[in-house]
Amino acid sequence: MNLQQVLEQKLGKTIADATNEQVYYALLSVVKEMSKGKERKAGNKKVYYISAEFLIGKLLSNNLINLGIYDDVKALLAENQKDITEIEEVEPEPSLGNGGLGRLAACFLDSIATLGLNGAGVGLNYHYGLFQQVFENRKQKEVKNPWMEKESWLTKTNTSFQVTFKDFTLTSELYDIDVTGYENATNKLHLFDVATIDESLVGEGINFDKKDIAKNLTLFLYPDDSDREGQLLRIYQQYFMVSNAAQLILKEMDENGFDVKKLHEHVVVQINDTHPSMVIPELIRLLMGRGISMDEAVEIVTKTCAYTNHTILAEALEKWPISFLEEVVPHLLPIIRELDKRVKEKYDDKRVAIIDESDRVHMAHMDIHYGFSVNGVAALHTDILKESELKVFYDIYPEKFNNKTNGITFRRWLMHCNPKLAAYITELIGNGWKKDAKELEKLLKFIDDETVLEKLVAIKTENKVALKKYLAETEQIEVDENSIFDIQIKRLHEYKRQQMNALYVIYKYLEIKAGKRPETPITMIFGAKAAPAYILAKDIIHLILCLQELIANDPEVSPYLKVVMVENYNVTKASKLIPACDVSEQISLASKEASGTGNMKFMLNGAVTLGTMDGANVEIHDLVGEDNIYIFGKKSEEVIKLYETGSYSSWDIYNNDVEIKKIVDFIVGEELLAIGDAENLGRVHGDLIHKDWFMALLDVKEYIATKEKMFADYADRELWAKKMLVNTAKAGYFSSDRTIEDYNRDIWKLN
Ligand code: 26V
Repeated sequence: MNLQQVLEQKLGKTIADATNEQVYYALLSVVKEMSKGKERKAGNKKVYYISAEFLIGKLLSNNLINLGIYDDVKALLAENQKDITEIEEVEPEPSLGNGGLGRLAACFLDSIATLGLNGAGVGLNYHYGLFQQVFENRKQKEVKNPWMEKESWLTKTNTSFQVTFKDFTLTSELYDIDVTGYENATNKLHLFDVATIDESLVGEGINFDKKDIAKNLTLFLYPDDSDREGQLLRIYQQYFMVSNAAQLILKEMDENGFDVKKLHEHVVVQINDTHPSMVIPELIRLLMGRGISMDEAVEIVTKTCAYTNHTILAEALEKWPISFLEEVVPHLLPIIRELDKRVKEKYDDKRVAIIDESDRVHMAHMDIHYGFSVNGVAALHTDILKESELKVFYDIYPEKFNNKTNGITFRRWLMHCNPKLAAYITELIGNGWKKDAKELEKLLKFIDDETVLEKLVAIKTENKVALKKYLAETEQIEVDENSIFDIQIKRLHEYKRQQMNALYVIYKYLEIKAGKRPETPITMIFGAKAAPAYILAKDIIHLILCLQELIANDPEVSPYLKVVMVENYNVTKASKLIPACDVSEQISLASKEASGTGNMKFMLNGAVTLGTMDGANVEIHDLVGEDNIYIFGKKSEEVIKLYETGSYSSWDIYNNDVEIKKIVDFIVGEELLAIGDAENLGRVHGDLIHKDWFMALLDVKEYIATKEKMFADYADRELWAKKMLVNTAKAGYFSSDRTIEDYNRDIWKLN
């Protein structure tokens, strides 16, 4: 049967007669059947990538591409008056992650499968994932995001385990999602759920009874953990995830007839940040349950587990009070205490203890002592770990530390999201880049070819028109495709400094009001969710939405400057925004952004970076060279020194610079107060002048000046097109296929 016949058999009608919904569900089941036939055979060694987040995004088109049938399906649908992008709209986006860490895990699964490696993702099947963001009265409101439907990418398996907590035992259910490799075998993403989950527990917004664990454990991704109950629930989630993972690992060892004493020869566990860290004591416990001594179990597990650090922000490094662990998983504590005792016997240094003097368990410390590998996610980040954040550990275990610069899958972040550019690249340099991303460098030979440069600009403009249409339909916002599209999309956090970008907007608004109009109009696009309990982050969203309104209603300014904050920024929106971007905002305070991966996606799609020397921006800078990136701001060493000496004072900067003072005070000036809420705006203002922990005022002047230079340079379209070309050509290094090859060569050693 050909695809047409299969679809028509599933649909019970012709494709042309079916609705978009019917076609979507028919394709879903065809793809599921196809990938089922491509499962890889068990190998001798397997990586289990355990992660609390897998931000997989919509899967239909991604799977069609990887199965090699995207073009055929698209053509078949078109013959039947169906548009594949409209079919895509039917699919709900699972929101099983917060941001970069979760999206990275999804890109890694794609690359592991594409490279034909034996690996699986293990996580939780959150029914509502991360909240959906809606704007009401220029403020973020959270509502639940139901994404599981009767027919979905999830397939229920027969696998089930018992997970015992202090006072009760839960039964798990395992759902699998197929991970199709690009022209290769299919792997699995294993998502564990609780048999007794009860969706009716969810009330208004994202509120639910946090105490009823048997019914709530997998309802939401990291619900608000600003209170004790939320933190306990998070520990329940983490233990449920890793106990299931550990039981699955041992079950598969048994099924393959492997000796559990040789676990490390057959299994490598990649611990994605500290959320899965309890897998270490859990594996030790289970091995001891099989009659292996503590000493031997510790040795086996240490040779099996590897830890990835994704942040140096102190508040993000998990330290659970012993009393919380006692309440949830008392049976792990004898093991954790013993692990800590061994560390204390060996090293007389409080800084490396697992249990500190305030009786808190430092999860990262456990990972470093009882894992064989510790990696950072960009060169600078790993250097900072080695030289400052984790220096005491690096001194003990230099051989464990290694860098694995992040990457992104080019299947989703070029082939799918930017088909026009992908097709043109193929026309210029052939198909090789799809399997070997370094081949993109072949584009460099067209650097002086006017036809190519013009075509790149034309494709960018087409993508901007497509985004314009999308924003008009989904957000009822009009943008001008002839303006510069300047985009900052990422989680809202003070260290990422959306507030500094907002200060630029104010600067520009005042300039235009004073009669200084930009040569090319500017569209400033933001997209960001704030954690529900993160007050200042929500205040910054309010500020941006107020600026959006102020400018939209000012006919003197609006032809030259536009602010757009897209609602509910997610993977789907990212894939529409990134291909249309001219200026990629990567403006974190140097030393704070571990890597960033949006920066890589923008670069690949021909945007030029405006950024600090932070995270992977440093590597982008080194690859593209000075002329093809706009760098500003204090370097990480200077910033680290400022923290050490405590000598930064935003108050002094504010008082000594009339220009900065004017811009900052605009936040609480009459124009914005007429639109927004004095309490929220006042908090942003007060924080900037009295605290400014992430030093926006330190870099703001250089930021404004660099951005002005960049916008002026944009007017030379040919010169700008060269920058676009170099950025795409040099992006090959950031393919997650390269990252995964690095992990495999240095850490996993799968054969
Ligand atoms: C977690 C938390 C938790 C509570 C308080 C505030 C806070 C702030 C940041 C985080 C980050 C958790 C880890 C994370 O998502 N890291 C991101 O990982 C990406 C993939 O490696 C990387 O590109 C980003 O730079 C890094 O921020």
